Amino acid sequence: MEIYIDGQYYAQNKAKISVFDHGLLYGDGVFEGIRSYNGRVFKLNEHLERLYESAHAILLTIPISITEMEQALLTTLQRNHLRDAYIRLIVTRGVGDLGLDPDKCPTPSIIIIADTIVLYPAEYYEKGLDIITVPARRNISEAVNPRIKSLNYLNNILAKIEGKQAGVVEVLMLNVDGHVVECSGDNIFYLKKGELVTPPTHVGILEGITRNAVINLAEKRQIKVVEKVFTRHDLYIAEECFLTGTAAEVIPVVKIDNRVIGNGTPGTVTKDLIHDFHQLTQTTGTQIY
Ligand code: PXG
Repeated sequence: MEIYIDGQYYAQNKAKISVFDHGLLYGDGVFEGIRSYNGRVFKLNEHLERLYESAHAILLTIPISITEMEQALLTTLQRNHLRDAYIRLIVTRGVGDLGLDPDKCPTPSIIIIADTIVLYPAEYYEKGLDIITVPARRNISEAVNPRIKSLNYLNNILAKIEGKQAGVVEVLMLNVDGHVVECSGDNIFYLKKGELVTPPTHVGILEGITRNAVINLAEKRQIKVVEKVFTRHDLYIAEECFLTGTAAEVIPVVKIDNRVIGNGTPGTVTKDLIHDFHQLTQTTGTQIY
């Protein structure tokens, strides 16, 4: 595997960064998780835009242009001969001293790792997920806004640990007001009376790129999509529920906090959207070669 670090390529065992990098010391940086399918990078512009927006929000100036970043990412995929890949794009504050002050870090570091993707077991998609609500709440927007895909994922990692201890693979997170926001690494949707509902960004979510793609796919099928604030009760009485994310794609949820959703199997609208999403990933995207 060849890994891009600041304009150079390194073999995996030679790809190293400084222990004084503030990405390591403080989680000071931003990242993206991107997929390529069949030789095409899915929603590359959207991911790059979100990366630069996340960086802007934390006053981090990425030292190369968005076009140069796109080229670096495509070259990384080419050098690794990958067509179906998972790409981790990271920008750290860079090397500084042991203090918090980001002004002590003159140059942000850029890392691009292109790896193969480990897929979730097929049975999750066929049977649907069983998820629970965890006590860990999503960060409030006035702290590190969840819209920023920052390197500091401890909030979600704690939620994930709580879920794993309870024996589930994904967890539902609420904000401090008790409203449903998202899962530890996925956005959430439910279907009720023909309406597809998902939380609006202002409640404190990452505005997922898969989320936005699925909203567009649903609208193409003439399904009404509503972004509104809701509680767990709305999920308990939903007809269908699913999660969206780069890693998970579109995945059905059939049980939440032990309440069976709908008839306990993946719903028809969910299955239609999974189909449409697969088609979209196979037929669109930025060509690698
Ligand atoms: N919410 C959160 C908190 C996320 O971290 C999403 C929603 C979905 O966003 P996208 O843009 O991917 O549709 C994410 C993204 C992993 C992994 O390895 C997690 C994400 C993305 C890629 C890989 O668990 N989370």
